[in-house]
Amino acid sequence: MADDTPLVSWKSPPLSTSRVGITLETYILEGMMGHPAATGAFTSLLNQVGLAAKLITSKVRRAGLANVLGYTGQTNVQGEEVQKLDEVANETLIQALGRRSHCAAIASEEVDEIVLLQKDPRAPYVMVFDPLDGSSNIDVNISIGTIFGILRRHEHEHVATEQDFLLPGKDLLAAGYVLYGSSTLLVLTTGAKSGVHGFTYDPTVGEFFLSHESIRIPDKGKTYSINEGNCALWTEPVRRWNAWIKEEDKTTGRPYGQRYVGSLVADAHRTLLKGGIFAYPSDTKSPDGKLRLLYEANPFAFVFEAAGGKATTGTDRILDIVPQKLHQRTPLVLGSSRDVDVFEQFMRGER
Ligand code: AFP
Repeated sequence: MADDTPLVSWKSPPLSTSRVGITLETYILEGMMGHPAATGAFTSLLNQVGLAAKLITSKVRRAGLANVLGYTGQTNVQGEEVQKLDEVANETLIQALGRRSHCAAIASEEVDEIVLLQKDPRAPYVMVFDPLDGSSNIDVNISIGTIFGILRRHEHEHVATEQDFLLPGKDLLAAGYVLYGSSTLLVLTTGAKSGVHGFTYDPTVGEFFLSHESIRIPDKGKTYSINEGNCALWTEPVRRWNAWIKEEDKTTGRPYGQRYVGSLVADAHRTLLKGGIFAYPSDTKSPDGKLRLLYEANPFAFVFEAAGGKATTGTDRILDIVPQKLHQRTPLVLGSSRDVDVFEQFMRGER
């Protein structure tokens, strides 16, 4: 009798819903396919952000050769004035975004006024960015990053104006950052529904691949991140919170460990993945806070909320603030929801 048992038993692998390994372009394209009415403009804009990230990566990776190649803001061996790396990053983004017709204008931490990219009043989006955050860390080879956010314009009678940018962070359509660390990682979200995803750059093939799918920040962490050198400048509630987080108490996991790089992108990214809290509160030197609402606080607040975390000034939700001016500063506290809740309790005098 014939034996029907196959020589090699083969079972199809379980259907995986994970998309780890797909490229950033595929991810963006799939996002567009989920919206039948999409024109492709938003997709194209996100792709240009990816392109700019690749170009900036290649420049950042050569920064160690600064004195040889000249990214120092000084004069190179040919006697030519050379650009600083943050200016290079700024221009790279402006050029990448200006090559498509969808981004009407940008506002950058590097530039006083908005930069108009399109004369056509129908251009649908504007973008905010900090082209190279943490740039004082370049010389010492510490991680730096690019932070960005995309807003939709509501008025199409005229070309873009500053007014198109003065919208609360909750109106962002997308936000994210690029961390130039031991590898380059681009973290992107279009909101809580689509989740927060990280794409690691493979320089050998020139592509970003999905490596951190659906990032969720833990409810509570074990580290706090603050420039403790400012302690004497803090308000009383911040000092009391800081003393509390360093007390010993096993039931609440204290004392927390302290971590502070001094590059927001690095400190916020670590906090997003591991949980805990990052704080740059207002103090007597910076009564309105140090960090910029449009370029730093809003994009990170959008990412943290989409990942299940919180972002506050200490008293108010960052994403609800209606900006009064482009370069407005704000106190910023980001992190695990339970850790941010405790910080706010101290600010309200409840602890
Ligand atoms: P630089 O771009 O001048 O290095 O500033 C970085 C930054 O804006 C932000 O990335 C850090 O979180 C913060 O400043 C650090 O500020 P302190 O040096 O005052 O701690």
